[in-house]
Amino acid sequence: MLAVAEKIRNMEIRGAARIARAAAEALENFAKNYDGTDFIGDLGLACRALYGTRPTAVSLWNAIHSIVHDLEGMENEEARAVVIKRAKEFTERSEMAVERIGEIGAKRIFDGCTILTHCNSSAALATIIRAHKDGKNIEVIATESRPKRQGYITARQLMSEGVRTTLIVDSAVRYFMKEVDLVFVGADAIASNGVVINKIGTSQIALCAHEARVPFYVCAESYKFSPKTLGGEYIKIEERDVKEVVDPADVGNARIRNPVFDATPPEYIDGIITEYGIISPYAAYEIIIHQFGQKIMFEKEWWL
Ligand code: RUB
Repeated sequence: MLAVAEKIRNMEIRGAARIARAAAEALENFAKNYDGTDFIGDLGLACRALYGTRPTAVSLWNAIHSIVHDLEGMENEEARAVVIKRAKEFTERSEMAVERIGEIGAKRIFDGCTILTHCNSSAALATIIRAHKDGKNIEVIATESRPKRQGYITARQLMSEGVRTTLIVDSAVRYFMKEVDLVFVGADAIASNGVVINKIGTSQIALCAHEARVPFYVCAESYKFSPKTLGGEYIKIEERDVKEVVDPADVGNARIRNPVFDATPPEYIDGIITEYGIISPYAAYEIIIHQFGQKIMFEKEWWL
């Protein structure tokens, strides 16, 4: 459990969907291998260890919540069986959601178009790869995505699927926007008012796309929507070690900041592609209510 938590923290496992599935798998294994006497108590510690790793990824909260909610009053054995079953269901649901998003999103991608993507989103890539497999002749411009350069992963994945890909530095987005027909990005979290939180730089890309009248789509499974924002909570933006950006000594020990996500307002988003279909960002509220109902706002997690 702690090993998985550490891999999520140090980004060996990264990307909101993979983080959520890794947490689900870790909880499944924890329940399968548990040989102590206080399963629920120890499960709570395990959930906290996982949850504390990446503060912005709502997918992590949603995965944990969907697996460990309402366990109170259960005996150890019953609770273990429930956790194993729900964890498997979460993983299956997550994989199916990405596939479905691919199917739906690919319909928005037309033959001959150039798509710009940022960072490395499995949901955004599922749509692009699906369109390519459907026989559409497409090209991708992938941003480098400083500081961790997840754009390299994107470029490698697309090239291995045979999608023509050009890698650019993040600051070249506006320069290239005139060549772009569509923007497809992923999401780490979506608030109830339709604000999308994704890799730092996403909001600048949305602004450029808006200025150039280029449609901007977010590909996001329903577990990227944050139920807690309904009750007034903000999504926390993770700030990571500044050494990911540069060695402070190289810049005369100037102050360095490293926020790794930013917020794109709904007015710059043409649609959010979910497994339920393409929705307006302003429909985020309905997606949350559909999944959780309103009482989620006031619920206190037993494991937090
Ligand atoms: C990854 C990132 C991705 C989203 C969506 O950030 O911002 O766009 O997580 O990815 P990091 P997916 O590399 O810091 O985790 O669609 O795969 O869930």
